[in-house]
Amino acid sequence: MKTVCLIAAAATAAASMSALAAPTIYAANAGTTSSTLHGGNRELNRLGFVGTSSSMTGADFLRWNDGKLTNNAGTFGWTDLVPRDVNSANVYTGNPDRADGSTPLPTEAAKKGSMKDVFGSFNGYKNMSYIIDGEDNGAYCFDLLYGNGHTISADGSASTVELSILERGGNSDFNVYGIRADGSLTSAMFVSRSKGGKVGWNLDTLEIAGAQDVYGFGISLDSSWTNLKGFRIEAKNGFNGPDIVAVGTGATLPPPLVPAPGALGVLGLGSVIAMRRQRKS
Ligand SMILES: [Ca+2]
Ligand SMILES: [Ca+2]
Ligand SMILES: [Ca+2]
Ligand SMILES: [Ca+2]
Repeated sequence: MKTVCLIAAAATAAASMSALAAPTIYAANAGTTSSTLHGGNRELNRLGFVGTSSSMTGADFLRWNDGKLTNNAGTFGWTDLVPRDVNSANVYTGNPDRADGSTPLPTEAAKKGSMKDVFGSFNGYKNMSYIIDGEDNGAYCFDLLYGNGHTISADGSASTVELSILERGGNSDFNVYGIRADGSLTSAMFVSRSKGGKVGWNLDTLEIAGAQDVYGFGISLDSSWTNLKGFRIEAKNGFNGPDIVAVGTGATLPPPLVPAPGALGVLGLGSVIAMRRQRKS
């Protein structure tokens, strides 16, 4: 089954009929969370939770190498330029946005931005000032993938957090799916806005007028979440437009089973060059 971000009524109805997974959801703990502002760009140092000593680091939010977003305007790949709502326009159900005081996105002038801009590396960290903004009654979804053949599985302990999500406002719900290596999806996990906790900073972006607290959710997955190459976040009508700041995964990723053909090619070429250099010297 191909991984396509479906937001059609038929697809969501099928998902809601299947049994929901039973994960453990921890609220973020502002007292054990820290971050550093670089100008208007925020780097997370540590994300802690209430009720578990499990935590996440900034590096846990930099694991994504691929992904795509589907909103009311279409589907956009990892580096595709998604049109943005800027300054109170509410056209797109889910789109890149940024904090008022942060560094503009590379395609700011064209009012566009990519999934890579929001979830990829910014000066070596995930910029917590970059988000996907949702609309109150709009549906959208996005996939984040490890790439490079990496997968993750639940670790069998309910006290360790495998997945964490930051949402601006703590006033929205969202669904999470695991995307298995074969492209199939796990059952939907409904994450209620009531399960989150404040992380200790707020966010005022171009699309809204006024700061809102950022909330964090730490999720320990159950055993039905195995062999996952990534995750899908879904906003449905009635979820009040989740504004997703960041998605992190804390478990150690195993190395890919088989190196990609491209990587082998580069390796081979490097060896040839090294041999030639040795011969010359
Ligand atoms: Ca929008
Ligand atoms: Ca766990
Ligand atoms: Ca929100
Ligand atoms: Ca603003």
